[in-house]
Amino acid sequence: MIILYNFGPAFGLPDPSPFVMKTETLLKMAKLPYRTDSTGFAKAPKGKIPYINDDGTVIPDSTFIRLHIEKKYRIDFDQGLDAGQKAAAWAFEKLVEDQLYWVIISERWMNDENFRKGPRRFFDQVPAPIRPFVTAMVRRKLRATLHGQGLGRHSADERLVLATRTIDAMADFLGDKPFFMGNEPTGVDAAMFAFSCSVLCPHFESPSRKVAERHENLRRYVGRMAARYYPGLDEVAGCKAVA
Ligand SMILES: N[C@@H](CCC(=O)N[C@@H](CS)C(=O)NCC(=O)O)C(=O)O
Repeated sequence: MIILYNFGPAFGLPDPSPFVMKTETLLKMAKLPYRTDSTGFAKAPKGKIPYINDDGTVIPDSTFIRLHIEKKYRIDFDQGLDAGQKAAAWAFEKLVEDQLYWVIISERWMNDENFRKGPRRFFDQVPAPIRPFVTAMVRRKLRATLHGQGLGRHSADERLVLATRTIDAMADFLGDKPFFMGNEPTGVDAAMFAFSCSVLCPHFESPSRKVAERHENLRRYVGRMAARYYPGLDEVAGCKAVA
């Protein structure tokens, strides 16, 4: 059976990592049996979660996991899409992964209040005497990563300008379609669901959450995806699970 290495449910989300939620949704879409393991971070081949162990084959990175599932299990997550739709799906997926993700990280980790009630919890298992140092060191490292990525060089207002363009684009492209590319879910929905949940997560106060909340279609979409892929949950990210 496939083992999905995750962080485990937190902040009212199936997982604090959008990349884990994306991967888990892909596994559910593919109807593959899997179990989760929240103890694998130290052994992550690329130092990041998620990764999977599929019968002895270890694959890190949500996109490479998707490609592995498609190849090994002959699943086409883009079934029914033409070349233009596939291109748009890929571009939207990478927009949320390579831009919106860093907005979410910045809002959760660099805002003191959000950090206190959110990511700080990740350090609860660190021995108390060294916890403040480890916590400060990881936060400092992440601040440097944000600077290197570029988003950390912008002011909060400038970051919001960029996040608003992205969230508006997501909602406008979705429009009144049930799923991102049409009447049926395709691979990109795993990412769009995961990142929509992450930005809408009511556990955190954030300007981008307020932008996302203005889009009723995005909220209904999250509820629709939750009803289909997380049938045990009544709501996700403040969105009622309704098919
Ligand atoms: N490109 C990767 C990104 C995964 C990723 O950024 N994971 C984060 C959590 S959301 C992580 O494990 N970060 C730990 C670190 O960078 O030390 C994917 O698609 O899976």
